[in-house]
Amino acid sequence: MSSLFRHAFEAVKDANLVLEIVDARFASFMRNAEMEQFLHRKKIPFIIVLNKMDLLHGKNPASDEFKREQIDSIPICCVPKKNINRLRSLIFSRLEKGGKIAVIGYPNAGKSSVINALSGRHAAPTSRQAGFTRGKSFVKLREDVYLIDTPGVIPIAEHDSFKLMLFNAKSVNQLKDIEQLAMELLEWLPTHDYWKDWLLRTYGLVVSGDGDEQLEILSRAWNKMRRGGVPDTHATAIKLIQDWQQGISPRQE
Ligand SMILES: Nc1nc2c(ncn2[C@@H]2O[C@H](COP(=O)(O)OP(=O)(O)O)[C@@H](O)[C@H]2O)c(=O)[nH]1
Ligand SMILES: [Mg+2]
Repeated sequence: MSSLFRHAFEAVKDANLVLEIVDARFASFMRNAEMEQFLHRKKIPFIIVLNKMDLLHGKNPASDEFKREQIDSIPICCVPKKNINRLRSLIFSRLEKGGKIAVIGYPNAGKSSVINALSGRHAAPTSRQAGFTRGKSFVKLREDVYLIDTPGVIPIAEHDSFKLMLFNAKSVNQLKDIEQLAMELLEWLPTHDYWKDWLLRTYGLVVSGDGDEQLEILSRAWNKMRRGGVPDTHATAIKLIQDWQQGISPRQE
């Protein structure tokens, strides 16, 4: 186990059930295979919680994949609360003998919000800041069922700068190789059902080609040009990533 992950594994090792929180819009991409393998090995059951279903605008989260793998999953929304009672029932049905529940996930997936929604009080501080949670205690959900109120943050490794960018764990001025990341984003979008028309929805633009070509097309569309008619792909990449990150976190606090 890598030292980076130690904290997240620490959070689940005494649990009888784990809630893996993912953003419903990134459902399959946000799952953590290393963590799930660990849970399988330890025979700790888990439920994938597809949070922020309000942001799906009626589209279905990737539930086929979970059905195929016979993994429990449930779409929910924390604010306003939706499906929280169903999640609670699912939890109780998986913990017939009672036990402790750990909540894990990437920064900003909504771990603290899920804990608050389930416990009905502001037990865990929510924040747009990555991985900021204090204190350690349990929240009683039922006489014999407790929620560990310290979420297990699955860290995003520094080298995984694409995920850092994608999940808004780091902002543009904290990221290197902005153009590379923008090109990766442009090639990633069409491969995901929910995101494939993001450029169209956001800018009213249909853009094709590889990442490099798309970035140039956007430069021209946004009139971001250097002297001599050369596309300013750096400025274009900055705008694209800023818009992306603002777009995926629409709720202001
Ligand atoms: N739209 C929407 N935003 C949510 C939902 N749940 C959490 N958020 C927002 O997502 C951000 C991260 O939430 P937080 O619970 O602090 O995530 P954590 O880092 O995983 O603990 C905050 O801005 C929350 O308000 C939800 O169901 N819908
Ligand atoms: Mg938190």
